[in-house]
Amino acid sequence: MTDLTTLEAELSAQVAAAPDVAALEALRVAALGKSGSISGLLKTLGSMSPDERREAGPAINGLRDRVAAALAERKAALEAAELDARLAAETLDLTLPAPPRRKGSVHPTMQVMDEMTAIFAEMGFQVAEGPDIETDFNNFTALNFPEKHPAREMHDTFFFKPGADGERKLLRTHTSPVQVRAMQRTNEKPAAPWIATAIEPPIRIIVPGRTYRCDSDATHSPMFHQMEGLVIDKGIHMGHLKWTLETFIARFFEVEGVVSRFRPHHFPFTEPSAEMDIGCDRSGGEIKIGTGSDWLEILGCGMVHPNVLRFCGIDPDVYQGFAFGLGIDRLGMLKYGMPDLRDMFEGDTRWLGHYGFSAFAAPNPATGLS
Ligand code: 2U9
Repeated sequence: MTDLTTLEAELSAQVAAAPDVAALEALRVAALGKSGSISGLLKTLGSMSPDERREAGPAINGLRDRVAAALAERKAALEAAELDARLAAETLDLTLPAPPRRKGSVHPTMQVMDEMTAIFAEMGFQVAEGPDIETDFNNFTALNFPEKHPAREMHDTFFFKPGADGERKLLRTHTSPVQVRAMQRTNEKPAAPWIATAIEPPIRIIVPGRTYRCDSDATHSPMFHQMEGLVIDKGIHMGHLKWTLETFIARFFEVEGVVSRFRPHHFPFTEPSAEMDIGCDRSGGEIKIGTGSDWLEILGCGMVHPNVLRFCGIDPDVYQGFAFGLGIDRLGMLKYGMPDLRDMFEGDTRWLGHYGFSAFAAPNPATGLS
């Protein structure tokens, strides 16, 4: 019995002195674990006579219960103390400045697309859109591309495997199929005599969107953005085309009196076709629009080819039209001084942080476009 009293006194002192939960657990294992001191005593009960067991049993069991209770009590106290210490150490300093939040920005291509759209919208153009995956007919045939035209080659255009019907779809190489679709809608039969067809000339649309070609270097990317425009009405001529494009350029670059020249060119879908150059000055190392005696090629354009009108169900003897097309990314590079087209599509947030626009302070026709 004296041994039990000594053991209890020792264990109580050790429990009271245990500095942390880990030390307390070691004490519990040493006393109550499989080979612990109290477990050892409990095992001796089996070899005792009934009289001895009657006396020693309650004493050893009592010791076990009191030690277990002391361990539990000390554990609760240590855990509470540890929590208090953590709470004291981990207090939040609400006076510290918050880490800066990274702001998103408007990609230059989208900014330029918005600027162009706003200018053409002011001139009465509507925005038309269409699918990126197109039929060979809408992308080439309706646009008067000859059967053996190089643009129809595998290495120039991304083609899909032919479908069950043998039709070979492709990623559109220009946004022109959208204009084809728009013109074809002029032939839609109204569901009832009092319902108008979806689109009727005059057609005045601009078509911004992604286009694809097998091309990749500092000035060409397999995916790039184009904006094309189409005007169809009676009596449309090159004068309308020239005024529209000069007015657009003057608004876009915010210069007065743009000098332009139209160099003869060839596109299958327009006749006559031209490339529009605008006057610029390159003497200072960078390109200045609106002054100087140099020329800068800016876009392609022309009068819609009669074959294209016919393919789209419009009578060329009644209606005429002009069309134009230009690269949005290239125009952005020119206006905002970005040297490499590939950077535009890398998704590098440092580049975007530098060249991107604040969504709340982006240039617009009301506040100025440059
Ligand atoms: C229809 C009829 C005519 C669209 C046109 C261009 C001239 C042109 C390219 C220049 C460089 C685009 O960015 S680029 O690759 N485009 O020069 N595009 S006329 O003419 C059309 C379109 C649709 C039905």
